[in-house]
Amino acid sequence: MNEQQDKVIFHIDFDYFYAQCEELRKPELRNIPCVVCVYSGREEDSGVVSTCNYKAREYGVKAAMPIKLAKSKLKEVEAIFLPTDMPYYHEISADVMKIIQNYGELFEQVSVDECYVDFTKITNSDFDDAKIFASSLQKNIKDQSKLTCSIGVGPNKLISKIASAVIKPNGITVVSREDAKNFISNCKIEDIPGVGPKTMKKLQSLGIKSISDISKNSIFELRDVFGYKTAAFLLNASNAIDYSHIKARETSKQIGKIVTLKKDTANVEQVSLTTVNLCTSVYENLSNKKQAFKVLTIILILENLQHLSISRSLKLYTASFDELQKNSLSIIKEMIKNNSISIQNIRRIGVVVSELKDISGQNSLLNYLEN
Ligand code: TTP
Ligand code: CA
Repeated sequence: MNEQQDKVIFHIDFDYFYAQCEELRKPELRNIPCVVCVYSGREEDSGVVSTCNYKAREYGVKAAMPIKLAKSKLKEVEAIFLPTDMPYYHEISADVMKIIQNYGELFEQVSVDECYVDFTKITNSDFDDAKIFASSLQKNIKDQSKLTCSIGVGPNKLISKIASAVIKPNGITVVSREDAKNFISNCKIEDIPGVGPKTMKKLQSLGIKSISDISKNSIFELRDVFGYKTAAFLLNASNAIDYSHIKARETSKQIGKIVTLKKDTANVEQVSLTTVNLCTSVYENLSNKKQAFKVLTIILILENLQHLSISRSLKLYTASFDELQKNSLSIIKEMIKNNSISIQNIRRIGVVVSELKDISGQNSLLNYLEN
């Protein structure tokens, strides 16, 4: 099996995001249609719907619809129309993405409410484990943020992205490596991200009506119409193949490391030793970047894939190894005690520091590090 074939990629998409953010601060909106609008300001009610909750969708309201039309669809019922509040949605987005990033795996945020994560290691490259893990992840996100999301799991970004839209809201759709070809063959061509009206028109001109039809063409036939790059993309997509990588952002706002314990030797000493090693690695990274941190998160993933994480905000920024180690060990002790965890059940441990601050301008860095 090569590296590509081993992957387990998650696409996480928050449900009716802007409207769900509105419900978060006004829970009474949950029971009525709630429509978030971009008002053009030209005249009252001119503009379009940005998104709406699922109650409003029951009446046929959807994104990009004129506000006037949405109002007419909801004229018989009590409904609320709100203007967008982008700074607020971005604040919530940063918080929920941090929860996902705290798992310490390769992460790429692709929009305000969507991200990809490579969970190959945590799931051991197994799609049955991935299903269990997806439930625990979804629950953890809900517990911490009070927001629901839908998760698609697949062997690559393309399949996971399409899968996340299959069951919504609060859905989980897992498409294993073996099922991927069959899954994509049953999707519509428009479901492939990036395929718009222009591409559809060209495909129709070739007599191509389905994803299976695409896969029957040779790269040469498609290349003449689309150019090599798009032809290769379409042909690969029609065979459930996608070579695109998860692109972690350069400006990472946290430093962390997560490792798997050797199951047969899990004991208190090993857990402590692994934690100290993780702290050493995080500390090295932190001091290389000349940064201090304020928030420490410990992640424990148990044998049954249950995920536990605790974040502790320190009183002051610190770049001290002793502080990092002392706090990490005490958090782990607390987690084991509070959740009655048996040491043998711990499968992975992670140490993540965030709320980083540059200290490269400090003249006496060494002093700072030791304080
Ligand atoms: P989406 O993820 O496409 O939609 P959604 O989160 O509202 O609903 P769901 O995923 O449950 O189907 O878009 C994310 C946010 O982007 C959405 O909350 C509002 C904004 N958006 C617009 O402003 N205009 C649009 O036309 C679309 C599609 C989204
Ligand atoms: Ca969404």
